Amino acid sequence: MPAWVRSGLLLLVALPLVACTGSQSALDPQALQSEQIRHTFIIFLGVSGIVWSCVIVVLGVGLLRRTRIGQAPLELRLPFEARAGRVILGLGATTTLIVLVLSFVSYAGQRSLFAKDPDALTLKIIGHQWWWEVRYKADSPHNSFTTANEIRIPVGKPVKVELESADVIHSFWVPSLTGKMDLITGQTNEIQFTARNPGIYRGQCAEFCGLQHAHMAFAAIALRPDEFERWREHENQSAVNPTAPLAKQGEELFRGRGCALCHTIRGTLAGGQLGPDLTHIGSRTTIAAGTLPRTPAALGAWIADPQHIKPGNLMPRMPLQSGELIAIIQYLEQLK
Ligand code: HEC
Ligand SMILES: [Cu+2]
Repeated sequence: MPAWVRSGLLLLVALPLVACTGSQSALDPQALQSEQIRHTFIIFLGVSGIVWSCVIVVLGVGLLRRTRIGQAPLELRLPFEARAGRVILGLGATTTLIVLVLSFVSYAGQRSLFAKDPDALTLKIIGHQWWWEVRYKADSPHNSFTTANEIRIPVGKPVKVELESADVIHSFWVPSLTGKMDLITGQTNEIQFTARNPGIYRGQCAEFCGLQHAHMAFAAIALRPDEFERWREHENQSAVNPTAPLAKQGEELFRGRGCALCHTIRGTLAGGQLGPDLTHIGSRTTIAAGTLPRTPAALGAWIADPQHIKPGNLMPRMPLQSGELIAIIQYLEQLK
């Protein structure tokens, strides 16, 4: 392959970088913290790029001007040696300076990245294999509630997330909003961020945590403050009572078929703690930690055989007749 074809191909390979925007991109920041991270990244990239280019240019010049064969190799050229010594000393000093400046840039970036605001809205997120338990905390207990696999946050207000794990180490990462932070058993880590623009951003577990690690995602939905308050008000309420006969039957099946042993639906007898809280599952965007969209069809596929969709996950396959399955889907869908 001619060299120009090869370099053309290389350029083509780099083209997708242009598309680094979207709901999960550290290069398309939507919060003050991710903006800071990108800023630091660009400075590091720029400085390292310049240094690398200089090294390559000097290497090229050296190759072109190398000593001809035939010249005595050990012949000492004193003025040249002295000049080379000075150049090396100068480059050593420049390198030290660059490293110091970059360290300072990184330190300054971390200071604003890890700055704490005492008035932040506080969430607690507990990592489970392979889903996220989300608890909203407030001053009064009846403003605190639990949900799963989706966080909603107000735009422009600092949000503090306390991170814990119920089993192995996980890592909280919403590239559009902020950097990574580990969830560790027996220790609470904190991360804080302030979303700038409304939108739905994708979060992903960033620490290998077992078989279904790749299917451990969540949605971070940034809302206008008034919309957020309305959502919080609603989310805080218990589940609605089903009115349609099919949904009523679904509720009975949910209790009778063991679902209630693992799942909580606030305001009903279902109080299981092993799986995600389903009180308002009908108003969430995805199920099974971002694996499927929350549609009746996907809910049916999941409940009929969760082990097919996420092999190894901790929800067993339960034998259900198709009519029973439809009733349960109906019940869960109306849990808005
Ligand atoms: C042994 C405990 C257990 C039982 C019994 C169980 N589940 Fe689950 N369920 C889980 C776990 C654990 C998850 C999370 C799986 C994951 O995403 O890795 C889950 C996830 C779900 C989800 C998706 C929740 C979300 O937040 O995305 C739904 C819906 C659900 N279960 C419905 C049911 C129904 C309906 C039944 C009864 C037919 C049932 N489950 C029985 C443990 C259980
Ligand atoms: Cu993981």
